[in-house]
Order: sequence, then structure tokens, then C-alpha cells
Amino acid sequence: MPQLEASVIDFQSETYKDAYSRINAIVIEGEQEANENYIRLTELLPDSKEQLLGLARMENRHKKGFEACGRNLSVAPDMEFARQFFAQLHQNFQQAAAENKVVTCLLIQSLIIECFAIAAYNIYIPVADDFARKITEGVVKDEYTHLNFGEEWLKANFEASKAELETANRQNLPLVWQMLNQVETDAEILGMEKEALVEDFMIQYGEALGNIGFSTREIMRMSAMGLSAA
Ligand code: PL3
Ligand code: FE2
Ligand code: FE2
Repeated sequence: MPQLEASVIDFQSETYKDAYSRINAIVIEGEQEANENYIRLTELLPDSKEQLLGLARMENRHKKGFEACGRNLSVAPDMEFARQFFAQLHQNFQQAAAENKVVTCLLIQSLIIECFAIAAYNIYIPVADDFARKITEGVVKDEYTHLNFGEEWLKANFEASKAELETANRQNLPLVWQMLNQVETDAEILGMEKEALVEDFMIQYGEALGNIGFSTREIMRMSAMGLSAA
């Protein structure tokens, strides 16, 4: 089924607003956790403190933007659903941070979560209402700079990070496919196809792994980790 066009979507229907209450909450929670994760990373990477605080401030702005998108449609975000949605990834980040595993933290936040966000926002933009489209277009530009922060650091420390990156990828990427399955139905109501989300994610994530220094063969193996079970 091709992507729906924004012009045929009824943004005020109960079906749309019900699905939006969960997707909007996920995005708000994701931006909130991203804010906290970059602040936490300042303790692991004190030399990059100012830059990380800048990223954290952007995440806070993104959160406010998406809260406005929900209000604009008179939708109350289901934050409890969203906290559950991120629980496992959240716990993995917390545990890695407690163990000072900066490579794992960067993989979870700057690669996986940012690529997930970029894919979701890119696919959402053509089917969003006018208000949300403008907000999301501004946000997605910032997300590329967050992804770039992780890429640059991991590229500069590639040989020392490689083994930990592969382990962290194996532990965390399957969670993304599970998360996508959980929102598949709601995303479709918003006009977003799961296949398009998977494809865009694989492109962003594969490119990121290539920029860091992985070979094409390694990228193929890593970026499909856990996908067959999804
Ligand atoms: C980090 O800057 C942002 C983290 C947000 C993560 C969002 C993941 C969204 C996945 C849900 C798929 C539907 C997207 C809807 C777009 C508004
Ligand atoms: Fe963000
Ligand atoms: Fe971000």
C-alpha cells in the first residue's frame, strides 16, 4: 500500500487522535530521554561537556515543539505508554552509563535513537498536519547533528570501540524492531508505513556505521541484527 497523502487524512477523527496520543507521547518521551542522556554523557565525556549540553538543550526544544503538536490537535499524550515503550532501551543506557561504557551509551543514543528519530520524522513529514510538519522539519535537521556527534567520536576511537560496538549493537538493535512492531498499527493510521520506516532506518544506520569505519559486510550483518525475528 502506498503512503497516504496528507490531504486525505482527517486529523480530527477520533481514530487519528487516538493513535496520535501514543505516537506523540513516544516522541515527547524520546526527546525527554535524549535530553537526559546527553546530560548524563557530559559525566563520561567531560572534554565535550559544552557541546553535549548544547545537544541536550536542542532535545528540550524538540520536546516542547512536539508537545505543541499534540496541543494543536487537542490530543493528550499517553505518557505512561511511552515510558513503557522506552523502558528496555532506557535501562540499557542507564546500566552502560553506570559501568562507564561510553561506546555503548553513544551507540544507544547517538546512533540507534537518533537514526530511529530521523527515519520516523522523515516518513512523518509528508503526512503531517501543517503545524506539525513545520516543527518536525526543524527538528530533523538537528537530529543529523546529534547523529554526527556520535559518528565523529566513534570514528576517532574506532579500533578501541569496535568490539564494544558490535556487542552493544547485538543487545540493542533487536529492541528497535520490537518497538517498531508495537507502533506499527498507530503509525499506519498516521499514514506511515512500517516498511518505509524500516528502510529509512536501515539507510541512516548503515551510513552511520560506514562513516565510523565498518566495512560493507560488517554493516550488512550489524544493521539486520534481530530483524528476521520482527
Ligand atoms: C532524539 O532526538 C529523539 C528521539 C525520539 C525517538 C522517536 C522514535 C519514534 C518512533 C515511532 C514511530 C512513529 C513516528 C512518528 C513521528 C512523529
Ligand atoms: Fe531530538
Ligand atoms: Fe537528537
